[in-house]
Amino acid sequence: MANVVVIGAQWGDEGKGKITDLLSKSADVVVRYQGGVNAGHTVVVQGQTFKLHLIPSGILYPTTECIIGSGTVIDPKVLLGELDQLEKLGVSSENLLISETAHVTMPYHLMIDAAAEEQRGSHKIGTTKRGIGPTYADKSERTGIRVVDLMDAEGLRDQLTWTIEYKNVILEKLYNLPPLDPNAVIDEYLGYAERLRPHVVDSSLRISQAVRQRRNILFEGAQGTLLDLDHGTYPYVTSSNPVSGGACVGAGVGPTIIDRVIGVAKAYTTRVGEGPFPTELLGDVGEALCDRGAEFGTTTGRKRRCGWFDAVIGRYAVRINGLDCLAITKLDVLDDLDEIKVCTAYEIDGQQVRDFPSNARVFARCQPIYKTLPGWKQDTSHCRSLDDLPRQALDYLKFLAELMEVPIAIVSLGASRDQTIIVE
Ligand code: 2SA
Ligand code: MG
Repeated sequence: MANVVVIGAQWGDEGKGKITDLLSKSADVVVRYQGGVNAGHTVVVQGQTFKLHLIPSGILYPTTECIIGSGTVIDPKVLLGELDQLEKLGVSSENLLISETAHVTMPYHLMIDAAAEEQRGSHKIGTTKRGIGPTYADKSERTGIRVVDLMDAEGLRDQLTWTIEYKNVILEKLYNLPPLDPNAVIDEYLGYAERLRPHVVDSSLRISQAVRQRRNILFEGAQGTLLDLDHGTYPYVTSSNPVSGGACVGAGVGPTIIDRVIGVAKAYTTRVGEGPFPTELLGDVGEALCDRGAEFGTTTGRKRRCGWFDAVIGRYAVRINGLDCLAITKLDVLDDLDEIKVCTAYEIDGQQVRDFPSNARVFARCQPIYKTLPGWKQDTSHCRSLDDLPRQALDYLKFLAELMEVPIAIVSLGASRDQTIIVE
């Protein structure tokens, strides 16, 4: 197992939750390194469904240490709700550790996220309205509140009184919203702080100790490559770095300790939120994928846009993340289709392009060039080895691996842990 980074190779919701859950079995430590409660991981274990936003799914294994790293942003209210959910289902959260240097989402972040989206009108990003962008903006602007700040009542009172005065000007003058009462916010957050305190640690130190002890570490990315702030389809991106490089910054480790990078991709493509999506299917086939794949956001319940597999994006994800291999998920969702298309390249202004264009305006004009493959028209959800798969399904997977020039190591055919093929 060694030290592995798992990332989303598309626009998020690739099924990373299930893959990290599988890999967590051999991990001693699982680290979330970016994002916040915009993420949604659904894990099904023995018929019980867990919906997690911030807590790594590794928490479902009794001895796995789970760390919410420095590069994340934490909404304490939502986090405590997750802890309550776990407790109710009989899962201990004793092994959950929270970084002192992670940033905290405050009520004004939620208000500004929603108001800014409204203000943008037809230029909206389609955010989850969980305050993610404004929390990271404050981090960059150096007005953020960190977990460690919550732990010091005196300091927090001083810092938040000033910050809320400043934010109130923005809320009132810019967005015509009612001002916040600093004391009410401070008291609310000090209450959260008490419940979080036993979990708060110097996370990069803990991780470095695990490295020294040669414990297996799994770095779990949230969202996906095309939502990366630097390398995604800007401005239709999230405000953090879901790519594998983000693991080093967000966890506080050097790149030399990473042994392997696994990319997770759906056997088709989905996107939630605004922004260009060349292989999007607006008709019946898109609807069928959405239905069969239950493509609704785990966090917001929004319907996800669906389309064919895009190998240009896949190759881009291989490059940006330095992928060693791929996990292909939800292959079974394609079971009923007569034929399946794969985008192998784009056409732009009469030219054929194989590489993802970094210019967003160019990307928005790309037309997919498809190769059509025959469907298999059989139920694959029970398959447990490559030999069990219909020939057409195997050909489909081979074609994807050829296009992306990396091997497929895992195939997933359903939400349960056992609906998985591990390629030897
Ligand atoms: P934000 O809220 O600032 O991060 O939104 C910016 C863009 O990032 C997209 N985004 C996501 N895309 C897919 N899945 C995400 N997680 C949830 C899920 C989303 C949901 O598991 O389905 O429930 O709606 C996620 N989080 C952020 C977002 O759609 C914007 O395009
Ligand atoms: Mg998700």
